[in-house]
Amino acid sequence: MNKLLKLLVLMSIILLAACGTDSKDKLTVATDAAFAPFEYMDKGEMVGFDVDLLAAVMEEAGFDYELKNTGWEPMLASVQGGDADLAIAAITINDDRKESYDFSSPYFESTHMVVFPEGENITSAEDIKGLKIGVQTGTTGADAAEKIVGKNDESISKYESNSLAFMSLGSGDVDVVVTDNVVASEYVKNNPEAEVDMINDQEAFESEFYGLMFPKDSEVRAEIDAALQTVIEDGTYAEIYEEWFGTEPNLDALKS
Ligand code: LYS
Repeated sequence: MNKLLKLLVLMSIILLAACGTDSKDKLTVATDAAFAPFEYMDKGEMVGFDVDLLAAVMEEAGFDYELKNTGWEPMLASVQGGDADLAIAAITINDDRKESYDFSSPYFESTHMVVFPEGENITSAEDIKGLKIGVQTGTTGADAAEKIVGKNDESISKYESNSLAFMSLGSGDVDVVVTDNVVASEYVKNNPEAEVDMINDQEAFESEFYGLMFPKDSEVRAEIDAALQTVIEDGTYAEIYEEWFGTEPNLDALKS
């Protein structure tokens, strides 16, 4: 009897322990890994500022996750449909998107730039009028270009990924690409053989902020957003930032 009792106690302890290990669900995170230096493929591996930031945030929040490179539009669809629990992909927080998605607080300030072949006389955003313009479809870069030349203007070619837009610049299918400033700089710097240049135009291109994107009424958003704040406040964010951008982040800009 004593033995049976001991066995029962032991079994209940094991059972309780198994149930008690507050096992959080493994989350699915979608991205569009063709946007260096935020997320891109390097020797078969997904790397970038966002990839490292996500790892830090998820560790802080205590979530296991799988990062899936779905591409841009499938990423948006999978978040909206709830197939992905969240997305990270240099995604700009704006009012349009807030109607269909929830966001974390901002984690990066961005604006747009025009990238064009060296030697072209492009000095302001207005100069893209009359040129063939490449953008990634469904992005704020596309919106920025349309603000200058008109919505769905035939001079705009929309590409599934930003890399395809850059390729079309290389092949001469488009004259300019409008994209996020840090991605533009990275491309110009890393592809000297492409012989491209870029300009920014503070009057034409507004400042915007990236955030993690969640389905509406996400159950994990608050927890992950709190983890993001911790990572920003405890210096982890600055460490990752310096690793990728070589400078210190302006944390005040994120608070405004
Ligand atoms: N930040 C821009 C946007 O949210 C571009 C993101 C593109 C990511 N591949 O529209």
